[in-house]
This record gives sequence, structure tokens and C-alpha cells, in this order.
Amino acid sequence: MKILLINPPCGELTIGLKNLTKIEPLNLELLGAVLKDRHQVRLVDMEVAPGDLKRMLKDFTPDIVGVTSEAVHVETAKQALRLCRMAAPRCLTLVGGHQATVWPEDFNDPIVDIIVCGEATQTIIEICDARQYGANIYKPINFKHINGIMIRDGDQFVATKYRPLPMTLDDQPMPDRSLTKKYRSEYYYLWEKNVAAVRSSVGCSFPCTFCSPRIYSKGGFIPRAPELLLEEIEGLEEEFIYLCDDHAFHDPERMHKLVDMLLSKNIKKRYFTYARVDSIAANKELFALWARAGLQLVMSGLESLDYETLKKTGKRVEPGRDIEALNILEELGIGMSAGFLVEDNFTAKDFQKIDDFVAKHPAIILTEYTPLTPLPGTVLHRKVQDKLITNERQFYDLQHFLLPTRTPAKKLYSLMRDAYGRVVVRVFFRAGLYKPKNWSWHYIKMFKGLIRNFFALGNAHKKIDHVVSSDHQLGE
Ligand code: B12
Ligand code: SF4
Repeated sequence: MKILLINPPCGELTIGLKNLTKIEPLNLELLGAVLKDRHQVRLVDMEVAPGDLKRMLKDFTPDIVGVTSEAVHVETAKQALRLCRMAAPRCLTLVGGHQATVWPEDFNDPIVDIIVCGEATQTIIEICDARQYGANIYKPINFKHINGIMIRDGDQFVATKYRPLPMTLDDQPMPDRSLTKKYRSEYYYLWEKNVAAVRSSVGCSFPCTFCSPRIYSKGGFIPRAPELLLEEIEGLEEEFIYLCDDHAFHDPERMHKLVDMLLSKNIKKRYFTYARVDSIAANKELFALWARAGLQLVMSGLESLDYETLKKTGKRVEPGRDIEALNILEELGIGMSAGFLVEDNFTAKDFQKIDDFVAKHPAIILTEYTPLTPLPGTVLHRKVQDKLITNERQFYDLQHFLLPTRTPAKKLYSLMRDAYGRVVVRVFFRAGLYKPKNWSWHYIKMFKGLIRNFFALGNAHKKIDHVVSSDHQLGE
């Protein structure tokens, strides 16, 4: 059978990382890896090359099309499926991935045949088998034995039995990176070129109220064995590795084992990972080993400098742990990208406070500013969903204010824009700690992306107001 896997582009009005980073769609490479021996699999990365889908459909008529999803992809994912249906009217359409799992309601649309929830390397095999043996969407009964999916039945979806999450990721194959061969030179993470993504675990058990990954993993932590990770990392051509875990250091012992193996095999790579400040503070020696192995940058959500506000997020970080972590990172020569929540009553003074804090901590190379975003399915979303100003998912990018603000939104966006301007200047002064590799032509792309974000933030209040007022006119 012919199977087409699609990484959709972000919505046009989405801002943020879409303009600054492109990472391989590891999810589709994993699915491709389990299917490639029995089927013809193609992958289109529309995030990198939006026009590739139309080109592909000219000479590849798929039997099954699968699209992945984050919130910001809801509309573009459906649009991609519509294009496929026009070119291949009998194709079976699937949506899977993060958003399809945490908020499948977003895909209740006639263009979607099946919504796939959660980890899917086994589910996709079962769907393809069923389809091969004659199942189609007009006979929904034929897919009903497959757990962990929702099948369209008329104008609603019917969920099959729950498929429990796996206990480990050890049964998953190595991603088939040959599927993205054409795009690999286009992937970059900020100023890093030659980037590969590796997933060493999924999930996190902390109760942060705004966190979407913990909803996906149902508060569980699912690791992959260090031996398998070593094999994967060893086989990568790319030098810079984006560890795309939610909380890789959840189990320090596992990370210890992995770093010991990397060091003893003398594997020379550089790494980015997410890390909680308390796990850095509690595991200085482990981070020292990772620094030796090439860990260069960690992203940590510091969230708020005010302990009471931090407490409300459910993050469960004790006061002072941020400073301990920052001192350790500085000593080890690891940079931090520090995430701060922008509260709806922020003024210039609050941004100044963050700047003053950052000025005292040279390990902070980058600063990310995030309006508190009620991502669908989260505890926060449940609490405030009747106050949301829009359900338009393009804006669910952690850069838009989705709730009414006390400081006028126009002012907040311009404060964020100016704060990002200062981040850019700071990067030049602090790059010494991070030691970026050689200059590369993709810096031009990044520079353009920065400018795009800069203008987009300046206009964000107008764009969101425009969408909200058209929704009202439509009576939504
Ligand atoms: C790597 C990453 C990125 C990369 C892009 C990766 C890519 N190519 O898509 C970068 C850094 C560019 C990025 C950007 C953004 N990201 Co991001 N990102 C991640 C991260 C850390 C890992 C994703 C990943 O590769 N996982 C590994 C794969 C293997 O797992 P998976 O996708 O879940 O796939 C499995 C199943 O879900 C399923 N599956 C997946 N797709 C499909 C499709 C089909 C058809 C089927 C059947 C099954 C299936 O099969 C897979 C194997 O079992 C996640 C965190 C997370 N836990 O997901 C956040 C996350 C997905 N990102 C998020 C956000 C918000 C963003 C941004 C909007 C942030 C911003 N401020 O700009 C931007 C959007 C721009 C973009 N996508 O380009 C949120 C999304 C929340 C939501 N509800 O939508 C997450 C969950 C992080 C968070 N803290 O909330 N991101
Ligand atoms: S620590 Fe990070 S990954 Fe874990 S629940 Fe909180 S925000 Fe989510």
C-alpha cells in the first residue's frame, strides 16, 4: 500500500519558534520505520517546504494519509488532508500526535476518518493491516478491534477501547531518517545547523497546571533504554542533538548510565535538553558529566521570580533552586534558555525585574517570554475555558494572550517585543559561554525569522482582535 505521512505547517498567524527553528518530524520517521518493510512510505515536511504536498500528490496516490498535529496545526492539518482527498478520493485519512491525543475534539471534521491517540507505532501497523484486508471508512466496524483510536461514524467519532501507554519506549524502532533525507539540510535549531532530534523518554509526573505533555503521558514517565539511545546517537551524522524529552532527567540514574557510555565511547556530539532547575541543583555531578559529553544548552521554565506566583503553577520548585541551578550551569559552562511567564498585569517594571535577574546570571543566554496559555486538555484550560477570547488554534503558540488582560494587550505585546529585542543583543554578549560553532548561511534565515516575529508581536493584538470579531459576526 502507499502511505503518505505529512508534517503540516504552522498556521499563518502563529508566531514564535516556527520562525526560528526547524526540527525533523521524529514522530513520522518512527511511524515510517515500522511501515517501510511492508508498504511504500513517503514523508512530506510542509513546515520546511509547504509546496511539496501538491508536488508529491502528482505522482504518488496514497491509500492512507497520516498527518501529525500540535494545536497550531489544527487547521493546516485538515487542509492538507483535504488536498489529499481531492487527489486520492478513496484514501483513508488519519490524524495523530500531541493535539489529536490531548484534544481530539479539534479534529471532529468530515475530512478526518480516524483519530489516533497516544503512542502509535503499534496502532499504525494495525490500521494499515485492516485497510489492506479490505476495511474502509464506509465499514467502520472493520477498525473497531483496534484500540486507541476514534473512528468517524456519520458526523461523530466513536472511541474504541483505550490503549494503555507503553511502560518503556524500548519496543519502538530507530526512526527512519532516510524519509527526511531531502529536508535534512534545512533543519536547524536557532544558531545550530546539523541538528537531529532524539527522544530519550516521554512524559513527566509533575503537576504543572499549564502543562500539555503531562496530559499526553497521563502524568507518567516512559523511558527508553540507554543502550538503545547510545546506538541511535552513535549512528547519527548530525553533530547537534535536540533531546526532545519533556523531562529527560526525571530518572538521574538512567541519564548517568547514558552519559557514562557516551564518554567511554568518546562520542563527540553537542546537546540541548529541557531540564527542571531542581534536577540541575540536585545533580551537579551528573550535569558535570553531561557538560563533558557536550551538553551546551538547557531550557528551564523558571516561570516567575515571585514565589507565590510560581507556587500557583503547580511547578513544585522550592525558592532558591533557580539560583543554585544557574550557578552550577555557569560553573560547568552550560547555557540556559530561561522561560518566564508573562502575567496579564505585567508592566515595564516586571520586565525590568526579569532583566535585572538575568543580568546577575551570565548562564542565561536566552530568555523566553510566555503568556500563561490554557492549552486544551490542561488543568488550567478546564479552569478558564469559558473566559478564553478565541478558540482559533493558530494562536495557541505560547506567544499570544488568550485570556482578557489587565494591562492592555497592545502594551503587553509591545513589552514582549522589546524584551525579545534585548534578548537578541544579550546573545551577542553571552555567546562566549555557549561557544557557538561556525557561522552558517542559515543565520540569514534566522535573522529574517527574528524580524518576522518582531513585527508579528507588534501587530498581534490587531490580528487576534480581527479573528475574534469575525468569529462574533459569524455567531460563534
Ligand atoms: C521537538 C518539539 C518541537 C520542535 C518541532 C518538532 C517537529 N518537527 O514537529 C520545535 C522546537 C520546532 C517546536 C516548535 C514548537 N512547539 Co514544540 N515540541 C517539541 C517536543 C519537545 C517534542 C515533539 C516530538 O518530536 N516528540 C517525539 C515524537 C516521536 O512524539 P509524538 O509527536 O508524540 O509522536 C508519537 C505519537 O504522538 C504518534 N503520532 C504523532 N504524529 C502522528 C501522526 C499520525 C498520523 C499517527 C497515526 C500517529 C502520530 O506517534 C508517535 C510515536 O508513537 C514537544 C513535547 C512533546 N511532549 O510532544 C513540544 C510541543 C509539541 N511543542 C509545543 C509547542 C507549543 C510548540 C510551539 C508552538 C512553541 C512556540 N512558542 O513557538 C512551536 C510550534 C512550531 C513548530 N512545530 O514548528 C507544545 C504543543 C502543545 C499543544 N497542545 O499543541 C509541546 C507539547 C510542548 C509543550 N510544552 O507544551 N517544537
Ligand atoms: S515540569 Fe515541565 S514537563 Fe513536567 S509537568 Fe511541569 S511543565 Fe510539564
